[in-house]
Amino acid sequence: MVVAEVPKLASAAEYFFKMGVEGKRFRPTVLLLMASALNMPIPQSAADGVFGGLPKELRTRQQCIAEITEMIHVASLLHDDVLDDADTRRGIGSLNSVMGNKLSVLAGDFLLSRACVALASLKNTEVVSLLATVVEHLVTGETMQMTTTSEQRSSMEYYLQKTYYKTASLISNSCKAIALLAGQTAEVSVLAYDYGRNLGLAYQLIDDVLDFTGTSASLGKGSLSDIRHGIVTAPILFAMEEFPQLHEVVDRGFDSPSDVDIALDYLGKSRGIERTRELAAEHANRAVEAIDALPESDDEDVLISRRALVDLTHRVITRTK
Ligand code: GRG
Repeated sequence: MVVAEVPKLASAAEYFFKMGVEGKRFRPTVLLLMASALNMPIPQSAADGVFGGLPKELRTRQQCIAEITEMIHVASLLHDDVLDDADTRRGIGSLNSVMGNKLSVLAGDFLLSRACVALASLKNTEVVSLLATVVEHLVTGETMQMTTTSEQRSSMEYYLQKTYYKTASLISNSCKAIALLAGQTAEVSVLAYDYGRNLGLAYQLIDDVLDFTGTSASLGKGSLSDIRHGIVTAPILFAMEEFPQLHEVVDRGFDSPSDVDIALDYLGKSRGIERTRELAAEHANRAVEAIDALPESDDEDVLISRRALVDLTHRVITRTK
């Protein structure tokens, strides 16, 4: 699906699908587990009018959602690296730094268009609509991040909304798409969505902690890339509640390295990192509750997949990279 006709575009679009630089493939892993976790009989009323093919065909269609989701994800990374003028991604040179901005943007567009073609082939308008909305959310979240007013930069509500758009919308709506393709009820689709939403939020909250702490627990050991780019995340927002003096520093936009040091100092004295981890754990628990609320099943594969989805929530909040 990612192979283009023109050689330059082909090598650009395939860049992050090559062995060793394919990333964690977190989203397709979650989606295929969700497909197995929901592999149970569906009530006849919900089955009416939806895909009624063989289980194998359903699995293939759900795999297609996992592929589309990863393609949308990689497209967004390519565009993001152009916007951020990034040098590296997944431990190698970012595509913009290797092949230039123009080819990166075009490769992102190409991946998005191939994802659209694959989506259309599933012939399910509700699923098309869900994933089109996800792309809108990615663009909205990115725009929210780069156009903040001083008031928005200090707002937890704004931060969480942006985080949903940039990170959680893709995985939550794709989880819902997996349930819809299986012909599951609205209730089950909402539980799949809730799992993805809360997992995605927990994932990003921990990402925001790791940007400060890196692999060690001490501050300043992360890449500090967010704060250096003037992006205010949950740890600083919580620290601001304890130390309102931080408002002034945040307002100045972290243009000077000394402001970054002052913010780190306050952050170290505050419970900012701890409270962000606690919030991530709350979302992880809500994700577990969504799995626990799924209709009962005694199918061993279904139960193993549900346990794996629960296990992933623990991994997300305990990860160190
Ligand atoms: C072209 C769809 C499209 C969008 C354009 C640039 C943009 C609008 C949106 C940016 C969205 C973005 C980069 C969100 C960050 C998401 C995120 C958590 C990335 C890191 O994901 P990981 O850790 O990375 O899963 P790997 O490398 O493992 O895949």
